[in-house]
Amino acid sequence: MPEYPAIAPFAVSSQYCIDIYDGGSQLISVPYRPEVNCSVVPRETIAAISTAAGEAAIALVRLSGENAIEVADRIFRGKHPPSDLESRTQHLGQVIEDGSVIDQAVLSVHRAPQSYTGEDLIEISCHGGALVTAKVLETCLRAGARPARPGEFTERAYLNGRIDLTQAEAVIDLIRAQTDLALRSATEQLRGRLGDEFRGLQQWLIEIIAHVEASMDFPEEGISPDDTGTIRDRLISLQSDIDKLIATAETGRILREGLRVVIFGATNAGKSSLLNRMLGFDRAIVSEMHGTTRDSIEERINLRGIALRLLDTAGLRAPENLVEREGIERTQRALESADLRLHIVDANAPRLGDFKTDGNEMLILNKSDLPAHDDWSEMDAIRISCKTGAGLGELADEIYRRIGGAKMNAESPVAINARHREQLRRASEAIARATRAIDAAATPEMFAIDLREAQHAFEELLGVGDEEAVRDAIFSQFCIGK
Ligand SMILES: Nc1nc2c(ncn2[C@@H]2O[C@H](COP(=O)(O)OP(=O)(O)OP(=O)(O)O)[C@@H](O)[C@H]2O)c(=O)[nH]1
Ligand SMILES: [Mg+2]
Repeated sequence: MPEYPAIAPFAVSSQYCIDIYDGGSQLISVPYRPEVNCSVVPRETIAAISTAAGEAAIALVRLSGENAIEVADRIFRGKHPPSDLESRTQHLGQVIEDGSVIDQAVLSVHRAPQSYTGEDLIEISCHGGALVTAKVLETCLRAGARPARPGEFTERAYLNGRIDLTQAEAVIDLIRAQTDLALRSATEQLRGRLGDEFRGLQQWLIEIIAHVEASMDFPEEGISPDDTGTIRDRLISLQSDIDKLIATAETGRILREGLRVVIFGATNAGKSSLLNRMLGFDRAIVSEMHGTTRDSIEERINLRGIALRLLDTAGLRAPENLVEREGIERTQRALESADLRLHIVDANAPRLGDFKTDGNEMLILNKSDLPAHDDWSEMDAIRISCKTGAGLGELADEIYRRIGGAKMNAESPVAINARHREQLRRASEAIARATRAIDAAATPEMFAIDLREAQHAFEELLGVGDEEAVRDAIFSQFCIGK
């Protein structure tokens, strides 16, 4: 077995995990990736307020880095100094600066490598006032820490080999999750499921590359026609598995961003009334005047686990002025990028001459509490009343059916994001090129180039190799203190 660097005096490495032991008992088992630097490198101490701004009962100030415990010793007075405290214990005391008490607080010590960041980590739970929290942070900074950049705590966890890039991304998804389904997906990803899938595919590719390269290093043994056939078959099934993962990108987008559902139709049809009904509160102005809504209004709702971004739009008619013209142009743009279009009409009024509908939209006849106009009697549509609430349950059922909600809820909730899709596509295309080269009787040297390109795509996907730009793009999305 190869020699792996240990991450702690009590770490034992197996091929896939590093198990950390303390006093004979196993504490944690972290996935081991030889290509990631798993030894905790001393890094400067950072500090940040990790809870949201504003008033709350408690706020959390975090310190992490090589001098985190030293900094804590300088600012905290309790029964014992933090450096004497056992890891993962909590202690009551006071945050002090120049002899004066800033706040009473609870401090916890998490020694490397068993902490969120993998390095010495101090958490100070102080009172949640904006001023007091800012003062506790300032005290930490004066005592030797520097302010953390957005996402820097999670970045340290990644740099110290605690998590891979897909898990770091899952932390953002988890914080932003708006529905149970999105949360479930982020949790699975955080547990490493997506990373494991990527690593499984990468391992498969590496084995194929090893096979091809062996034939290049020992040409006299060569790849026999039989072998070429096997390599080709394996590449095709590898590509098909990669493509299956690529197909989850759409679900991933919906989970992360929500589905764009645009309510549109002629003026006065009841679009704003429908938005308000679906939200459960009066968000948009409703009036009997035609052309009430001028600008698009977006709100989020949770439809049985699926996040919807509902958009109420300016009613469609010949614009009466510049403002209305701009509003209608916005409606058109919203319709172009919509995942689902809800075309709502006033069924009490006659059908307009320019009315048209198609299979890409849901037709909704509103005002079913009033007598329906004959023009609509034969129309295949959902009938609702925003006034009485009739038909709204059926409308929700139909939306859920159209967006494939049941399938999304039942499926494995792991779904890739746009960054993953880009790299997987790159890998898939490179593998397709290699397969075509094999078909054209190319030499192993030629298709090995494509396979290495696929391998680079996997490296970037998982965050090994020269990926500083990728890292910056990911961690800058975090809030400070995470
Ligand atoms: N009777 C009845 N009136 C409704 C119903 N839904 C909406 N209305 C009325 O229809 C009028 C127009 O409703 P809105 O929701 O403002 O219509 P809109 O489509 O947003 O109109 P614009 O913003 O002008 O394009 C208001 O007077 C509502 O009270 C309904 O189901 N039944
Ligand atoms: Mg309106």
